[in-house]
Amino acid sequence: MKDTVEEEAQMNYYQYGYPAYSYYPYRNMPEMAYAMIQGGPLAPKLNGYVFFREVPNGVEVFIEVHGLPQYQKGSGEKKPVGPHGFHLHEKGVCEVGDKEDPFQSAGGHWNPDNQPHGNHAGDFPVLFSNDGYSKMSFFTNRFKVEDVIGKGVIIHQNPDDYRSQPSGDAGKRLGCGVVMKYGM
Ligand SMILES: [Cu+2]
Repeated sequence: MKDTVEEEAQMNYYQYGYPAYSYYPYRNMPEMAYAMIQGGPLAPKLNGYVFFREVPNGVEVFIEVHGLPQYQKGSGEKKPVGPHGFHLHEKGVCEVGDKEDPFQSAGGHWNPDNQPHGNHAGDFPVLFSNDGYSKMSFFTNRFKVEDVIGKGVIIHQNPDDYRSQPSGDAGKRLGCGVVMKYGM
């Protein structure tokens, strides 16, 4: 029997070797978070991921998804399908809910510093589809990785105009993901 919890921990340390998180390749890993993107009823094949990685003076966001719908041009009142509005939303809750208007569970745009839409911390560049595939990375200094853990990522049906309030007229929500901490 050991006297203290600390001694006990020390024993385990020597017995089982280095804990995984102090193992050399992981020791200097930048802070990271990720979200798995899953399509809803309007884009059932949509899937992929988003990574958030701490870099000097900000965060690099990297996204890769498959299964976006074909581009459709707009006319009159009909909005084009694609390029796709892409944002962080307030709530990391991806419940389909209404099949005609899915993922309302993710709430409105994440807007920690009370800016107009177009300048929300979570207003991202639109996603271009290449026959359903999209890959993009960009830099932002509007948040730290830890700030976005637990938020929702939403990919929309229509382009973001970066102007209409409160959400850029980006239309229905094709896919949703919850931002989670990556690694230890
Ligand atoms: Cu959005």
